[in-house]
Amino acid sequence: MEEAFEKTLVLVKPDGVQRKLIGTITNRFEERGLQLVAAKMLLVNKELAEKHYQEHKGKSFYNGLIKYITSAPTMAMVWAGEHAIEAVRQTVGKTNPLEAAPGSIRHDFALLTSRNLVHASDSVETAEREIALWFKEEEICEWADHHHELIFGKN
Ligand code: FUP
Repeated sequence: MEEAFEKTLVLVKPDGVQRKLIGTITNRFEERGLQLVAAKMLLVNKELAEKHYQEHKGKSFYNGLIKYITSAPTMAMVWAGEHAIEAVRQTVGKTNPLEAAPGSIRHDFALLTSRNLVHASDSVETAEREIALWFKEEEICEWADHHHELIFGKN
C-alpha cells in the first residue's frame, strides 16, 4: 500500500452525544493509532446541516436527517493518519448497523441506519470539503505523534 497521510471528518451525531458515547467512540480511533487533530462541540444549524448532507437533498429520509442532526449537540472531530479515511470508515462500520461488521462502532452500539451514531468522510475529496465546512484552518492542531514510528513504521 502506498503511503497516504490523510485527514478525515468524524461526527458523533446527536444520538451518540445523548447516549454518552463520545468517550467510547473516540477511544476506538485513538486505540487504533489514529491522531486527533481537531475537536469541537456544537449545535448544528440548518444551513450547516444542509450543506453537509447536500448529496441527499430530495431523498425520502432527507428532512428527517436534517431534523435529527440539528436536534441536539454534535461532536465534530478531525482524525489523521495513513489511510485515515478508509481506516475510520472501517472502524465506524457500514451505514446500516445490521450490516456493519462485529467490532465496528455501528454494529456494537446501533441498530438503525437512521440513528447510526457517527459520520465519517468517504473519500479524499469529501474529506477535504467536509473538513473545510466544519473547521477553520486555525482550528486544526497539527502535532508530532511520538508513536508515529510504532504505528506507521515500514519494513
Ligand atoms: P454514511 O456515509 O455511511 O453516513 O451513509 P450515507 O451518506 O449514505 O447516509 C448519510 C446519513 O443518512 C446516514 F448516516 C443516515 C441517513 N440515512 C437514512 O436515514 N436513511 C437511509 O436510507 C440512508 C441514509
